[in-house]
Amino acid sequence: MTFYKKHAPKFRNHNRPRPDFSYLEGMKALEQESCVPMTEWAREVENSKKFGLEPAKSIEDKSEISCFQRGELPHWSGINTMIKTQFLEDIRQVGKYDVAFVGVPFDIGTTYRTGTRFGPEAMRRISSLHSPYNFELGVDLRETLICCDVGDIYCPANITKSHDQITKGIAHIIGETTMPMIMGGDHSIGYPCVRGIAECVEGNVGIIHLDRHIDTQEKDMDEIMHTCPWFHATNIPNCPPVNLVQVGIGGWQVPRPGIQKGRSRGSTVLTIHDIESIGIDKTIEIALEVAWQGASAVYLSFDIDSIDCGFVPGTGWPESGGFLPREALAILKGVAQEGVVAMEVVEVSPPYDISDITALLGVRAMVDVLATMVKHNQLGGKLQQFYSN
Ligand SMILES: [Mn+2]
Repeated sequence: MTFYKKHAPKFRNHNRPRPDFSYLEGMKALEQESCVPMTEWAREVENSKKFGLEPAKSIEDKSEISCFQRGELPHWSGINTMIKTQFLEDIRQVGKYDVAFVGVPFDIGTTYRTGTRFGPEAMRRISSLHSPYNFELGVDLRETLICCDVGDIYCPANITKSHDQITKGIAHIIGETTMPMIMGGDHSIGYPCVRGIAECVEGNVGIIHLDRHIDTQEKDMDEIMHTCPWFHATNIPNCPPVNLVQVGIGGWQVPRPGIQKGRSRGSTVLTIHDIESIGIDKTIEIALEVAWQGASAVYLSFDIDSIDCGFVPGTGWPESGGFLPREALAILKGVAQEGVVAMEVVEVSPPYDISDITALLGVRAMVDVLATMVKHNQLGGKLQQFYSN
């Protein structure tokens, strides 16, 4: 103790009572966990043993593991659907689920680097390191939602044909009252996704769009590329441009033809500097106000390149000066509190990624939005119905 007595700061009263830390989010989250059931976890363990056989006799503790892996654990192995949810072979059954993860491996709408056709595969792979529980939100997706991964929409090498496939696929999922969580793919898919949703929504659809790029030009090199989704989406009669709010736009990759369309059609644009000066809460308020005005559903589009390129090397059009990851996650969670009809994560390009960090952030955005919606009673309810059938 000699060393300690000589060097410890004398001004600390080591005998003072421990302060009350119960106001901290971390301490509240520790308490909150006790209210979250583990029913579905128990069911998963039971099913693992049923479908994957009891473990080998030599294993002493047989409480948790099976012989063949059939559930979440181990995180490093298994067949990776999105967050290891069940794969739905028969898409006609999708209406039984609250949420359907769906891949859109399409990247011929890119104007620079390709590779986003591998986005769904990479997000599924790295999603295996997530548990279904979020500490701060106190939500366990396994206990509250019935999710499935419906695999990928078949996208041939033709923009128009693929866009038609995407519209049909997304309209099918939403038409069966299931929320699509869409894994792109380049940003051109925003148009056919919204088109599929608009078909199924009575009333108008608003769009909240996080991006560095404005994506509102009519054509790019004479085609509907990933620079064009919102021009075409907001031509849909029940998807007016005044309900389009674009957050994080700026820099040297905002094509002037897109700006001209945005200006003439009355959509709302916020730069990163706007967000810094008005703050996250005000940004969320503006996004919700614009997107929901007279609308009956809101679509959430998250371009991974809205994040500063230092955090997301695996993208087709990297741009400096974007969001910090936690800023974007805060905005996504803020707008998800009021519910979104569907969400897309686009522009994850694994060939340029490092240690899957870009794909990981894409996964994080999706599960944060789902958990926020659960927490605010905007999603869920099919779980009991699913097991009673
Ligand atoms: Mn972009």
